Amino acid sequence: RNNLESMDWENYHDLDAINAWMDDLAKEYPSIVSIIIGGSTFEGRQIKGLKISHGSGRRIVFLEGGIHAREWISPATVTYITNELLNSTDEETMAAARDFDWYIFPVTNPDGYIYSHSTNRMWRKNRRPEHGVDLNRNWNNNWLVVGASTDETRDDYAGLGPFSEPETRTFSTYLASISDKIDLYLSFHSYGHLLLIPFGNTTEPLANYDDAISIGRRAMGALSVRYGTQYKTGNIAEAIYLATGGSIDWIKESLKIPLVYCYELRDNGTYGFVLPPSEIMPNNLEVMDSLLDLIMQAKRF
Ligand code: ING
Ligand code: ZN
Repeated sequence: RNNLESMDWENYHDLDAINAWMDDLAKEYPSIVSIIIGGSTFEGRQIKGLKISHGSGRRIVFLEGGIHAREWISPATVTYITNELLNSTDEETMAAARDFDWYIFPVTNPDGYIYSHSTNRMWRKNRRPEHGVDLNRNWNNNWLVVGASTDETRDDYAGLGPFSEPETRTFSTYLASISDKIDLYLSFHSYGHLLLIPFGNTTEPLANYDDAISIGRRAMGALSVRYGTQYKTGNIAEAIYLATGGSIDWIKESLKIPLVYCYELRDNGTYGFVLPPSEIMPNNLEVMDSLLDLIMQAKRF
């Protein structure tokens, strides 16, 4: 069965469906799409992604989805963006697809994602026995400094050391190997209607804070046009909570990527992580609006 036809955004899909769909895209568009492997997991799976490239020498936009298992809207958003970049009839979208190389990983925590489908819908971490490690507290930036736990039963358990987990260790190595070409890095979480920038350990404005905030605010203006959804833009510590060891802080500080954001997607707490499937498409459409605005600004930045 061809998974190009079985993929949709009316429902959530499991890891096998997403991976099979990516394989089919690579077959359907052999000159543009290729499968990329960003790393491997505790249980030995590959972290599978897809590259969209219309030629050599382009700068990279990098999309990271599904680092937290239960945030199902994240892979749903990232796969939708992928589909738009390949199949949209909108000229601006296709220009965005052509102007950058797109490195896209819908599910960066595949073991956890499977477990959230099979066993525990509210699972967040990876699947290291017994309790798992929070992969967004395990990156090597201010590891365990604040907003992270040494208690392995907690959802923000940071692991035994920075990059103790195969997922973060292998994925960060992969990122470092291409980092000089990345212009824009986007991480997708839920929920809360936020656009976060580094850093999580301090509310002090750091690095290119003013530019990052103003670019983000403008993009969230674009997001709000369609349905009136209001996203707040701010650094992690000021807009959500103190938290260290997250991917975007390491990517900003160690890899020096110019523009780095984390979306906290729908909703604002009514359903939380268990966002009804009927909200997938409205979420995707408004996020796509904001992404095109971000791309336009990133090109000029
Ligand atoms: N939110 C993120 C979390 O890991 C975050 C917020 C982003 C923290 C980036 C640190 C760095 O807690 C969710 N919903 O997971
Ligand atoms: Zn998350």
